Amino acid sequence: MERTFVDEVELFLKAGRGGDGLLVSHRLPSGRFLNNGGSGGKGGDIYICVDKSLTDLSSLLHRRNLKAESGGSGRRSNKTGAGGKDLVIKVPLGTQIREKGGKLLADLLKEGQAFLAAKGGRGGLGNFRKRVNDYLRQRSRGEAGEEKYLILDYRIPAEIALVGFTNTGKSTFLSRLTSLKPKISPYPFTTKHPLWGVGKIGFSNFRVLELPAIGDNRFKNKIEREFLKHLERVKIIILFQDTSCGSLENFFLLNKLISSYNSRYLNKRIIKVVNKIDVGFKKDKEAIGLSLHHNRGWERIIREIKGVLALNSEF
Ligand SMILES: Nc1nc2c(ncn2[C@@H]2O[C@H](COP(=O)(O)OP(=O)(O)O)[C@@H](O)[C@H]2O)c(=O)[nH]1
Ligand SMILES: [Mg+2]
Repeated sequence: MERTFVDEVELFLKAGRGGDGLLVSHRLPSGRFLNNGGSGGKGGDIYICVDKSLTDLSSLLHRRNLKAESGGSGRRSNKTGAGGKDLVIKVPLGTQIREKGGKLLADLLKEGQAFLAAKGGRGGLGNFRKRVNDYLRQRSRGEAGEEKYLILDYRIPAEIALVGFTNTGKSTFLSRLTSLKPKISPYPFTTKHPLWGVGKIGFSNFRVLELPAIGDNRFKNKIEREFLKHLERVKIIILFQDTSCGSLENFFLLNKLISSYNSRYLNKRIIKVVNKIDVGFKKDKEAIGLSLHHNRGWERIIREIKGVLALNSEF
């Protein structure tokens, strides 16, 4: 069965509680008091860190309540309790962290980047600090760890997106431009969730994203619309149709769908492509005619990509 693609999760985080300070009051034969209760250890913090091997948030689907370890209580002889272990939550590159109300707290776009999401509580003070013969019921409890409701919102960090009708060659294009080997088939709706791979032109790397087919009247449902959020970061949108599709209206329909989600996305560079000119005719003058099977039109698209991404290296 195909794995589900998860691009948004809500988490409840609870950082570790600080350990309590210890109260030790021991009367020595000399009559003096020995007060040597140690302080509690610090509660564990919760970090959210980028792991570049991840491609969605599904690892968190069944772990929505996450806690870090509490600190240990203080010990005798002035010994501080053990610190609680930090908890590290791993997320893919491109994850945004929001408060439940919507405020953006962090946008994780660097490999290895870490965000301190919930701070562990401080340990309580033990009574060793108190002077001899001071009142000895003096120690403090550990502080509670921070509690946070957060939303993790994964937005694929790609420069190029392939968007269009089903069966028009998007996956074939993706496999040509990147090292990814997506499923390619003559059947509609083979690609079920967004896929991306890393492409290379000269010495420059960039990411290319394929969105599951949208735009068919039959398929204007909610799920496809939700995937449009992954256009947020791209610089180039390549709109796909093939020679079996109608003509201008199809691109119009795609534009409309995208702008109904977010009209700003149409300010990005949009390249219209009609694929499969080996078996039909391109009916739209503005579009680039392409045949992935016969390698026609390819150079022109690469030139466009190089121009927009300012890649000047030779292909
Ligand atoms: N004739 C022809 N068929 C192509 C061309 N490019 C892709 N196809 C075929 O079109 C079908 C759908 O391709 P796919 O990449 O899965 O389309 P997607 O649904 O848009 O991802 C596959 O059978 C491909 O082999 C092309 O340039 N010419
Ligand atoms: Mg596909």
